[in-house]
Amino acid sequence: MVHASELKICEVDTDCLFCRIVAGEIPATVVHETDTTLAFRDIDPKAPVHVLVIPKTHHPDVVTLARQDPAVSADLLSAAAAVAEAEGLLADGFRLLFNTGVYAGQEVFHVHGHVLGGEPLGPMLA
Ligand code: D5M
Repeated sequence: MVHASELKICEVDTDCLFCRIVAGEIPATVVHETDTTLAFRDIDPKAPVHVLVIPKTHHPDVVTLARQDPAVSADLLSAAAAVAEAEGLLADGFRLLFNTGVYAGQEVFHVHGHVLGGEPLGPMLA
């Protein structure tokens, strides 16, 4: 396992909340970790299961991540799948959501996938 400090993450964005969680400077309830990804429970859950899956390296949104690092993009999807399985979401289904940009209401500009499940979620845009 590579520690965040060894990756020298976010040297250009020390104010990034999720970089600080990766670095261990801000506490989080971590449910899954790989060399390149971290998953932790959302502080304001919108469903019985609400986990955020992030790359350890800083990319502001999923478009930037996809363009800059396809390998870590794949790692992020694998991590989301592992979280969904570990949280018991595969049988009944779940939602994987990337808010991207202002119109989507993205609040934290370190790419994160929301893994939501544990109950019927209703229509997407209700
Ligand atoms: O979602 C940003 C999400 O980040 C939102 O659901 C709250 C969550 N959040 C904010 N601060 C924390 C901490 N400290 N721990 C865990 N979760 C947090 P967005 O897609 O940007 O609107």
